[in-house]
Amino acid sequence: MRSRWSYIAWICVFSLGAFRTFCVPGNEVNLLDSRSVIGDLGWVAYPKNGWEEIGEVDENYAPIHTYQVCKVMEHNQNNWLQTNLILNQGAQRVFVEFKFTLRDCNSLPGGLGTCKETFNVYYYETNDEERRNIRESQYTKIDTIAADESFTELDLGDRVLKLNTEVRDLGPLTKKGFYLAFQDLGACIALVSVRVFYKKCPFVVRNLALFPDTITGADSSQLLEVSGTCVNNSVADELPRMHCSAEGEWLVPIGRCMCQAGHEEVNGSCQVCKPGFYRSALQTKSCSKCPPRSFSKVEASTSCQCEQGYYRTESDPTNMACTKPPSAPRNAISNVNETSVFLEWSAPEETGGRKDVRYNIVCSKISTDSGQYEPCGSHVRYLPQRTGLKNTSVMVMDLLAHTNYTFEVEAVNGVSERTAPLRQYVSLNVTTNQAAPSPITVVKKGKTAKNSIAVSWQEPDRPNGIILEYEIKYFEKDQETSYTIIKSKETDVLVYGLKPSSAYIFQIRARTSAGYGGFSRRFEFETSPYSVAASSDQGQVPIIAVAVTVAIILIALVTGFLMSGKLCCIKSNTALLFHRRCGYSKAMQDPDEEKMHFHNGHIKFPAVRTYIDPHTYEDPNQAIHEFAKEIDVSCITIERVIGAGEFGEVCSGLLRLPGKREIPVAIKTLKAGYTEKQRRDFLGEASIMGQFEHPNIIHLKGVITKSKPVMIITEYMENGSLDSFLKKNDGQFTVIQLVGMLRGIASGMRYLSEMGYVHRDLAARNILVNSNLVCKVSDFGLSRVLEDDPEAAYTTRGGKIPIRWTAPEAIAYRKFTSASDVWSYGIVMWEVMSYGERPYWEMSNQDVIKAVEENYRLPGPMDCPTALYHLMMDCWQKDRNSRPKFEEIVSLLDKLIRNPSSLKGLVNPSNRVSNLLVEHGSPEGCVFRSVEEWLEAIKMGRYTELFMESGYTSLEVVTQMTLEDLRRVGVTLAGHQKKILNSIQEMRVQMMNATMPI
Ligand code: ACK
Repeated sequence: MRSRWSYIAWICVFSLGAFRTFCVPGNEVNLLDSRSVIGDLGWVAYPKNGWEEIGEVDENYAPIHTYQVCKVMEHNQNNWLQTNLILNQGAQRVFVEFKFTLRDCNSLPGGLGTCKETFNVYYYETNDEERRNIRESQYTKIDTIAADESFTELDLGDRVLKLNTEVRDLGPLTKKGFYLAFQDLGACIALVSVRVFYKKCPFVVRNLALFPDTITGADSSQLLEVSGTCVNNSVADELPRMHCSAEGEWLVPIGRCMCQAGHEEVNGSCQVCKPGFYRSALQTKSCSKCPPRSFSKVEASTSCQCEQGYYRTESDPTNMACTKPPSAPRNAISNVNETSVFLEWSAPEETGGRKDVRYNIVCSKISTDSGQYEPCGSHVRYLPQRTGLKNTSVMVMDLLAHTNYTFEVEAVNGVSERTAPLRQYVSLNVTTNQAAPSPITVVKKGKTAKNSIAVSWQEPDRPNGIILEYEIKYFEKDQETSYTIIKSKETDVLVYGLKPSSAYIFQIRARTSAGYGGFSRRFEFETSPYSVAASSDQGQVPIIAVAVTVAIILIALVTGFLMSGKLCCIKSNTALLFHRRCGYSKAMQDPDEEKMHFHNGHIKFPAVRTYIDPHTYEDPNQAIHEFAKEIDVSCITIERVIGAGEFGEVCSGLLRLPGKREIPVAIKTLKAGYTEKQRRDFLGEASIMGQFEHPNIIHLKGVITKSKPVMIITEYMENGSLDSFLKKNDGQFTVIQLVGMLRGIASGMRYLSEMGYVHRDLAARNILVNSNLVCKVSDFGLSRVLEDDPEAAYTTRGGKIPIRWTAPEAIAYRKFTSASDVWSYGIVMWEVMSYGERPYWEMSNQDVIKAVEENYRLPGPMDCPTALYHLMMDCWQKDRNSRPKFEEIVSLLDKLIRNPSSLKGLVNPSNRVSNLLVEHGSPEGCVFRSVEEWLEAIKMGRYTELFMESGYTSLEVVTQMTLEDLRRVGVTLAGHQKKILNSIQEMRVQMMNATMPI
């Protein structure tokens, strides 16, 4: 804190006439100073022989007005000295300072009896400036003054006079002026000077407020409250105040003024902000430089203007840089699951300098009436919501089946509306899959006989697509463990081979290409009793007899053809039925055989649409024209060559069909000079591709066979083949994006396997990627696996096979099935998760075959979620029946996408050495053969079910588990976690010992 006195400066007055300088403190104002009076003081003494003025001069010959009196030897002294009238000048309280010397009475030998050592000081107030005659009794006494120091003759001899200074105050004064009077009663005094002054609090600027010169109050303890005025360009809510003390000091400041916006405080004044600077709020002290992307051109700016194309919201602070709308979201992908679509995208490259980027979804669909795009309507649900999304994904539900939708994912921030209607969005075209049909609600019993019941039903309320067939499940009441299934394309069926007088339970469900709907509720119907020869049945007998005969012959044929006896699941004496034990293992059935069974075993009930091998056509041209549209060459514009295929160049170009808009396409050409076989093989791919219609299968637009060169036109995939796309974008995608791609491939493969088509060359190089990161399976050559693929190598049996991608049974004895495609899919997963790494690196094909044969498998790629690696390992089960089906792969991947935290656990890097293969299945030397056995052995059998439910079904998978995984499975007790982890660690060591360096 500053000293109170710091407010009191000293003011020096230079007296011109006398060449003397008198300094007084800055808070004192002299009303009289005898030393500074140059001429006659004009004071009056009475009696006249009392006080007398001594005409002394100082060193500059200026008079010193000293009055003295020394009548110590005489009795009854009463000598008065009266000053001139002293005007108050408004002061109510004044101070009198006098300097004097006084003779010590003891030093006067003769006058001890009458000598005094004090004198009295009086004053008299008046408004009358002329009046001088004042009676003694009219004076008011101020004080009797004694000397602190008196002097003796000795002192006089030494010429050292001891000067006393005394100050007294008087007040409150109420009149214009006053006289002072000094009364001597017989002392020896010399009055050297008299100074009369009042005190003021001097002008000061405090806290940007001006406080004027203020005369102190009348009372010695009085504090005068004084209001200040704000300096130029400053303001205050309430005027600041200070208190002026009787001593002339400013005390207790209250409040302050602040520089107005556009100004800053510099040395107690407010100065303007220069161009390029601004000051907006009173809270900030000084002018600030304009924030990025803004400017101020004039002085005293209170804010800075944004540069063109940049903006601020009303709530943005003025010190924030100006911002702009974000760029469009990137890498948008969609995952269609029946009538739901999961959309995911990456944040925009340019956030516009703001943190409030949000996303809105605009959904439109092609109207069935007008063919135009129209808003999707309010029935569509968005999770978590449609607008203002903070995260980069959304689930859109309740869409219509089989409908083309466009989703625009728009990025907005706080300033987007400034540039409206310009929008920054990425759009995705999505075709919903079918929703499975709704359950059948109406089932009726028709004619009944002792061994048969006719059952009919109505189409489900919501078929959600074309119904391919119905599945009729029935069993004898209370015998549910043994049931029979019939497939029918019609909405009625005659079920026979039943027991008389028995109740049967029927449940029916419909299937579309989206899969099965739910079963209807149970309907109970009874057969007729033995005794009753149901006349109504008789008309059926010949038909049934014929059907039974045909069926028996077929069964015999099929059974003989397969020689495997796998159709032993066909129960009873009717070939129209097949039978499954409840809880049957799908893995026990070969998918091919199941399909054959459907295709060939049921003439009366033909099954699902299947892929037809173009080879089965005698005339290959017939196949091509059945499955591929002929396009007129004038509709095609070739733009550039994008690659080389086996039969000729691959180009990009444009297709404009009459009445349709132009679309980009890929064009495969057949080079000149081809043989007839080459032409057949080339067009064979189109005959196959033309049979498929699925969002994850490359779509055939048509063929040009009537002119040369012969061409195959397909949809254009902007990002080319998946392997090179991943290599180019190493590490650029989120795990969810990668899983989204894998999900798409699995969905395409599920479709192919349902169609009965085995791809044989599934690899990342044969997957194409479009601009929305949608992956589509391509490359459907007939002899392609043998000829086209540069990865294909001759096997000992003479076939040409892409060894690294192919299942061991397909390499060994050409057993190509959907299960071998699943193996290849596992390799594709590995390629995707390692961003296009070459499977088995530079190992030779022979070493790969040997290693796989010896049960070694690829290790988990870097940063690969454990759940995905488990799935890869499952795809690489030696026993092809133990591999998951594409259907199961799709639903597992959907689950992972819906629950992204399940992808958090990564393949343990400490267990992972990138160029070491890992032994599959039970680790070598491990005494346990199953998870159950192992858990039992370590007395943790209670967790078996939890392990199974969570997908930890093999020891191989268990050895990858972390503490986090254990918690997720449901092992919460710390002791149990420790026990299980210790045992896992032991197994890992055994496994590591069994790993094989390449
Ligand atoms: O990796 P890429 O760029 O993608 O190089 C090959 C090349 O042609 C030879 O096959 C590209 N390609 C093939 N089909 C298509 C298509 N439908 N859209 C875009 N590129 C394609 C492939």
